Amino acid sequence: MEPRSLGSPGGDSVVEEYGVYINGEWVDSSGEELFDVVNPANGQILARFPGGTREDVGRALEAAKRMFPGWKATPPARRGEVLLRAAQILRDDKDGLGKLLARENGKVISEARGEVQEAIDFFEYIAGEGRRLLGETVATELPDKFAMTVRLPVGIAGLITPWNFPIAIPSWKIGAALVSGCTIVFKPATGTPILGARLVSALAEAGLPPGVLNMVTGRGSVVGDEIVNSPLVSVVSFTGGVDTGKEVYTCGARRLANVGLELGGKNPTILLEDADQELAMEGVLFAAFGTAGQRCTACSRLIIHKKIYDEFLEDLIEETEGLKVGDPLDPSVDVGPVKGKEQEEKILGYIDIGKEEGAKLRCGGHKLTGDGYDLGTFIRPTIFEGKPEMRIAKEEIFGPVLTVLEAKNYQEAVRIANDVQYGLSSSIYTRDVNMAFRAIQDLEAGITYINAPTIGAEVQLPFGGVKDTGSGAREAGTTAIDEFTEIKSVYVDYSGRLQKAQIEE
Ligand code: UN1
Repeated sequence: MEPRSLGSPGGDSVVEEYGVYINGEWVDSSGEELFDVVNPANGQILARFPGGTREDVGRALEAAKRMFPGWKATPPARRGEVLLRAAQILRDDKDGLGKLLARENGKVISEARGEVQEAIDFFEYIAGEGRRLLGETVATELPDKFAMTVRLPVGIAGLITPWNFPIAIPSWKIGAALVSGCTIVFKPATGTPILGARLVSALAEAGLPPGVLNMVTGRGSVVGDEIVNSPLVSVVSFTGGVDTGKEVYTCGARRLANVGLELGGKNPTILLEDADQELAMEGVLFAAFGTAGQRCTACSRLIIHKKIYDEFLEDLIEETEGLKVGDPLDPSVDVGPVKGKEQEEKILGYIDIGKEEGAKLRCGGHKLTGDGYDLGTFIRPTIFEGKPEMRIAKEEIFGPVLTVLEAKNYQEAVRIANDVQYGLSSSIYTRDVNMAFRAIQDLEAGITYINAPTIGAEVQLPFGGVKDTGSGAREAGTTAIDEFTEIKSVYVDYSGRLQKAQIEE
């Protein structure tokens, strides 16, 4: 069943109805449930996807199991070529995909195109692993013996991805798993499965054998649960919230599966007194309010040295008030909607918490209503002046809400920056090279930017964090394949006699 067109129940788009993708075909789910994918800018229904069943996951896993030996035996360079062809297919449709992404997720068109580019970049990057998959040769303690390591695919990978990066994050996981030789059951977020489906189709068109990659949409409590608990799944890679992440980890632990977790962030930007304030202004606005703050790398805490606190904050408020919020397809818009009612409620809830705990609301702090806003979920970019111990300074809000904190010196700024459960991204603006290098050592985070915003990680560097931000191997970069390959140590004894290591005779 190819995705069927259901005509247009309103607006300019055709609603497509999808099935689940198993064995290289879109087929009907065994269940009845369907859910709508809704454009957060105007409430328009874009597509319908099945709420998949345990049986659907079972069929997907059977396909992945059947295809594993053949895909494992396919030379890695050939596996990489499929990714290169898929990258080209995505590139040819970058405009269309960017627009679709902006409609599905709500991020502004420039960021949506950027995200499609990130998927292309990652496929191109990781395809090269097909010509590396490096092992080591190691010295041995005995004569006429050779020692080395080789990488082998872990097995079936269960990939669960979030709605905030509906094509880039799937591309990191799928690309790395495929080149490593794993077969896949993929569950995209229910809010944004269209781009996931397009990625799957691009790979099929690029020649990926049917059954190597299967996609089942649906509830985490059904589809996610079945993937995470299935004994057939050797590695689970999950990006999402910290609470679900802990459950995924616990389920994986029960059966000793490999689990990779990429969870939340509460990313600080520190401005020292010598910061280039103009540069920092642009960086903070982009990091705090880009993607409406819905990146796990978003800057949600701005820690300013007391000497420049007032001056920078006043300018920041003025700039923030000037940001244009609206239709993500309008290139003059800076900030799009948040992703749906649930997100909106959660973010507005945190704004109430901020007020209740005594933070000073300096701008925004409310939902936008009126023409162009009523059918969507828009929140005005919000700035609080807060204290480090407040919940809005500690918990991940995942929305356009920035908490500003004052620090008397570098030491205090770092102490505040580190005093949260998360550690994904971090940034410091200073012209003092010594302070910059000190911060690289001191900031507890998987990523530190010097004189640049907390967002915008490049695919050729490892991506991930410390503390409650995650566990397992870093995604992307040279570490991407660690999650999906097992290292085997190999000893070749060509002495023709029994040689005993570690035994003294
Ligand atoms: C995320 O928000 O989960 O560095 C990923 C960035 C993007 C990826 C963000 N390249 O902001």
